[in-house]
Amino acid sequence: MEQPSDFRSDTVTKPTPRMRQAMAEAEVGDDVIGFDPTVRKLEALAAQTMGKEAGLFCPSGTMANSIAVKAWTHELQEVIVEARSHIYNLESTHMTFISRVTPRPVPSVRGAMDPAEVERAVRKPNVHTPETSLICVENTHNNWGGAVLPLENLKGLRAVADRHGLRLHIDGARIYNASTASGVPVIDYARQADSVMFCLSKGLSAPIGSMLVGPKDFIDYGRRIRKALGGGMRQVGVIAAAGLIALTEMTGRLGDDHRRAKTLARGIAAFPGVKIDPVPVETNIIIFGFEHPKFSVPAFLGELQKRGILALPAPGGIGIRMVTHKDVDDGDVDRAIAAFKTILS
Ligand code: TLP
Repeated sequence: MEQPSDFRSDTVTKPTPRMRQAMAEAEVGDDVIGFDPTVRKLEALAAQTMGKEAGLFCPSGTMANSIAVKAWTHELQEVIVEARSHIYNLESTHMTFISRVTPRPVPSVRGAMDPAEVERAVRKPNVHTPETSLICVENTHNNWGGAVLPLENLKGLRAVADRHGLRLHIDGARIYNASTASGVPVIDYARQADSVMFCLSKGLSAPIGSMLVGPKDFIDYGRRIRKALGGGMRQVGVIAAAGLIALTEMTGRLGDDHRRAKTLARGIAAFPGVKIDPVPVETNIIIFGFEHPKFSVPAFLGELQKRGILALPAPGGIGIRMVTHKDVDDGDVDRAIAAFKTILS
């Protein structure tokens, strides 16, 4: 049977042949009781790339974000988050479960919270209220259809953080997509933040892994938290080897994914039931509303699947999400548009 065209996520990307080769040949050690040379190399490269003192290799973006929140906060504190953010909506509420802090959602325009509104949300502790200690932003913003956070917005939020002695963490799961689309080097985004998480396992196509970077003492403490969460990994250089390839060889191709997402958005925009403005599509994620007299969202996704097109409902019941990545090409995009046409017209 023909392989489906898989637009569910960029997390579905398979490791490249170069990654598999590097994994087979990786020099390894016990990364918990001693160190693993390949992991050390990856952590040092990640830190250097983002202009931070140190890096920590984590099994997932969720764990890296959890560690960041835990390390920057303590009980009776509060974290300002964007209302549609992944860290608030899609990470099984680790803020309350692990860090025992409350998230304070602030609305935004395409992921960019107004610094003045964030400033109004900052709370000083008193007998009634928690104390704000951290601001989290997401770049690119998944649930805002891969929107890029403008650098100026980030600078505004940094200024608020500085005025109130807060930390700023970037969930940069797709920060290389942001940088590719905006032309802003990742280090310039990272300069505005105390810590950055970024994923190797999404558009960069590594099989597993996310990096947390920040000051050395934060990362040292984060390493202990990672162990406490069960994230101490042994000969994990086998996986870090793929991460090194992700970081050094896979960032340059992301523009192809962005171009294809735009083509897809333009190609489906006119079909009945599809509600999308292709103009703001900047990176590799498109989210569109879907309302059709004949098909519910699940029914339509089922029709697509019958024609070899895989997509997912967008989180929060706001429609459908499709993501482009290394393992879908122009032919897959054409096939998807043709399937929409067959089903909807
Ligand atoms: N996102 C996944 C799903 O969880 C929705 C996806 O398919 O997009 N931050 C952002 C912005 C993310 O999009 C994700 C994963 C994470 C963090 C968590 O990374 P992992 O899946 O490695 O825990």
